Amino acid sequence: MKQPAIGADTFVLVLTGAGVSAESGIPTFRGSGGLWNDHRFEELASPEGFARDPALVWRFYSWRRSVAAGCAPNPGHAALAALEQRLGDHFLLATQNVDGLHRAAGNTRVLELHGNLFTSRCSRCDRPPFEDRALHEARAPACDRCGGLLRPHIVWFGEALDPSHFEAIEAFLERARAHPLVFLAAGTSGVVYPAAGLVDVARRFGAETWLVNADPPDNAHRFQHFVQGRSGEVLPALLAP
Ligand code: BJW
Ligand code: ZN
Repeated sequence: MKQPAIGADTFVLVLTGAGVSAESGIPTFRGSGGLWNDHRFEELASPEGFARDPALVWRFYSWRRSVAAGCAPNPGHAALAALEQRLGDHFLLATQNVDGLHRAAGNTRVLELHGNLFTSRCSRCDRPPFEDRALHEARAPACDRCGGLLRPHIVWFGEALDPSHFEAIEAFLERARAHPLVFLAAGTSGVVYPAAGLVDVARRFGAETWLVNADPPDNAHRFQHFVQGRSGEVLPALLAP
């Protein structure tokens, strides 16, 4: 298999999406078996949906918590953890996944762009987000500091991503100047912004761009190299030293 040239001097920025966790048993959002085929994302993953029916949103995220709690990283996650081991601070992983499987596999330089499934925060007060693995299936839980409704620490449609994540990506790309740079996206349909725009940012910084996906997504033409296949099979071969 053709591989990106990754030497000790190379910087690698990785973007992952739901496809990378599919082989671990976590449903994707779009495509066959995707969550948004049977669930209306306007009701479940938007601030308006939460305001309308917080208990319904919590039932959905409680189910997602129970699924993810029973899942383990797959060889695709392991290949990315091994790459970080090799590259150290020349490696950065931006993930759209909220399942925590990259950290479970051993990655530490991880930006969870869309939040974390096992973290909650108050929708009213400024209590910091906290770990919460509980299932809230009957009703939406209340904050024990202010009595407001707790919500999943997830970035819903129409909500801003944490600006510090983009600052960290920019700083990484700045450090990569005058070094070989590879941008690798895996398991993402490339339709949700701003994550889908990262390939263009990386190209502006001179990155060689690679995409690994089970199906050719609409934005495949924005990458210089496309490898079609399951990330649990392709990533170990693509990233083998
Ligand atoms: C495999 C595989 C295997 C399968 N191996 N591959 C027009 C209208 C309305 C809104 C917008 C608009 N244009 C832009 C917007 C903004 C919107 C957006 O992008 N919408 C588009 C849908 C059009 N974006 C936002 O709202 C974002 N916020 C924002 O822009 O803020 C602006 C702002 C600034 C200042 C103030 C206020 C606001 C936020 C986006 C948040 C996304 N959230 C979600 C749900 C919550 C997370 C959760 O509950 O888990 O995040 S949506 C959902 O999509 C989830 C994912 O992270 C995200 C991306 O999906 P992903 O990862 O690509 O998965 P899939 O399922 O789409 O694709 C999987 C792929 O894998 C497929 O291609 C398969 O083939 C493949 N695959 N198995 C390899 N084994
Ligand atoms: Zn509170």
